[in-house]
Amino acid sequence: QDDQAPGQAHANKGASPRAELARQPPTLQNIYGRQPLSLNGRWSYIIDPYETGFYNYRRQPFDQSPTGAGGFYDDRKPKDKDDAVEYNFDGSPTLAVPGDWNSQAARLEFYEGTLWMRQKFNAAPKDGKRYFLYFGAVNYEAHVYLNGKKLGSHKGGFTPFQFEVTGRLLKGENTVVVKADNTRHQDDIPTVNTDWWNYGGITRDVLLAETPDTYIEDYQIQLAKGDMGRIEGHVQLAGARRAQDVTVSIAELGVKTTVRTDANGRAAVSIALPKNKVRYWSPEDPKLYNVTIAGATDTLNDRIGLRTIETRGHDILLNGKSVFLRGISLHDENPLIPGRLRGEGDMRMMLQWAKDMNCNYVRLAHYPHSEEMIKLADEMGLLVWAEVPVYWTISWEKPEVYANARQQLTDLVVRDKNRASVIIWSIGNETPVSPVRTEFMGKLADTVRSLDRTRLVGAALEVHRTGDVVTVEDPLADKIDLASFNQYAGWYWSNNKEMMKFSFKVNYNKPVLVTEFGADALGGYHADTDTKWSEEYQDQLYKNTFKLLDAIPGLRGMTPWVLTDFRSPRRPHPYFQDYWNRKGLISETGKKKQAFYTLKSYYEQKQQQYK
Ligand code: GCB
Repeated sequence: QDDQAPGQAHANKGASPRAELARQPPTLQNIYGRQPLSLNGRWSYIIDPYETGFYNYRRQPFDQSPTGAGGFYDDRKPKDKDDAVEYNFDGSPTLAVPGDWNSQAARLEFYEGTLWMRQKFNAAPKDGKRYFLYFGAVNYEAHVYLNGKKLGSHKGGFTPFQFEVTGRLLKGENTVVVKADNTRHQDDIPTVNTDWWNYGGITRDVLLAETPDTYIEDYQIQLAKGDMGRIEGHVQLAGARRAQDVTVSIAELGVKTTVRTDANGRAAVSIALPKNKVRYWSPEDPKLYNVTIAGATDTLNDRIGLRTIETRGHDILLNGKSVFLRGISLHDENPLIPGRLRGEGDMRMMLQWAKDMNCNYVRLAHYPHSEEMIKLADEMGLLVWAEVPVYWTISWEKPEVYANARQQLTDLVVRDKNRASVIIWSIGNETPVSPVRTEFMGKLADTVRSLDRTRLVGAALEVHRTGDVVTVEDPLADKIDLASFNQYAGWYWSNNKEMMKFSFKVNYNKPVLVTEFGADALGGYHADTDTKWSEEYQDQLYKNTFKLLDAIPGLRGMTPWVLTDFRSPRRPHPYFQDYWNRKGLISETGKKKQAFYTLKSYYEQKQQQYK
């Protein structure tokens, strides 16, 4: 087995398949800015529940054998009529990439295990250029092979990874084979137990990027914390000529600065902004500026919004002004053609539904959504809560599990740190209070702050009930910027008739965000407001909840659960659920339930209040 730390991309260096696995350089910042070659499209696949293509009959991995050959990644064809090969990608069915496998073939709907996927593409590698094979996300464990040679592996279903393939690309036809395995394990992030579909496969873009020999690996260009007059950040080069002059400019604002990167390729960037000229990014005016980063060997462009985000007492200040976060939670899933969001059209549909409800904010639950989704939020003017799948009962005591969580969080922050829409990094959801858990999550909070000082840190905490009094008592609250919690009054506890007896006590001088509440309703099922599963019940629960929450002094926002119905293996009721969680405000046919309009008009009032 690969001797690897979880959550990181590791590459096979050198010719021998047994060669040491080395840590890959960080993924390219803004790979879409490099006009990469897309390897999306139809990929051939082989279902391999026994992992016959990976292990020999003694259960030893083929790719660790002396020749490294023997696995399905060889993409072998019979040499002659007296040769037998027991697999054949050419005759196998195909799946669309990006796309989860469960929603593309009936026999894969509940499948958890290994699938082999193959794509062929043409390349014309040039001397003096470098090449990176990039995966937006593969759920959960991926082993990647190029032209029969192993590039490496990666664990973690929602974050990008890449392998440098300079010198390994052939002129003309190339073959990439991926072993994707979505088997759940207690010691992974997330664990075996979640309330969403374990969609397997290559769920996001596969790209081949070309860079110069020395290239811009990373940069951060954002307003300094709480300072609307100054950009603060850095640039990071990788390659042989790491010490260079790099110019960062925003032509529209007439600003420009040139910095010299040090021997490690790094330079701090600080740019004073002209007074009264900047249009600050906000949901009402999601202005993005063209930013150019130009060194001697490489140039990149990005579209970046400028805004500040802070808290003061109970207030959340966006560009210095108190805001109420009119939010909704959502999964990375299209309810209409069930499955992971497949591209910009799906993503726009989801975010437009949120806007139709008067939202200025979305909680992208419970794991990193795609880079394109965040860019769309930047463009459409929606604030974002971004999260990692540290969900429910993680194996808190194991160092390798912590390393995995930390890596996924790091990859998220590194990827999205230039997006104005992202204002909160969430380190997890409904994690049960205990000393090991609080230490684990406290370290995650410190990790975020070491990577990005400019945004807020949140977590969806749990509440305690003593009689009718609901409190938030969690030592982790001291480590984060918000009093943020989920609560299910009227659904998991009590009912519409009795829920008004509850009162909330939040003893933190921080903005209160209710990260979840909700009720299941089967779209089109009508009854009275006391009948669970009906649209009327859900609607009444929302009305009751607004009264309860408006009584909390520091309330500054909410993200009810959830924008649309979504699939979950935990939800087998044959009539009301049929493997769907029905807490959506929009059904799986796209029909808005009554509570959609109730939330919309509540948000209209909030919008007036915070004008
Ligand atoms: C929660 C979880 C969310 C579930 C939801 C539910 O507290 O955070 O992932 O889907 O409740 O519907 O039970």
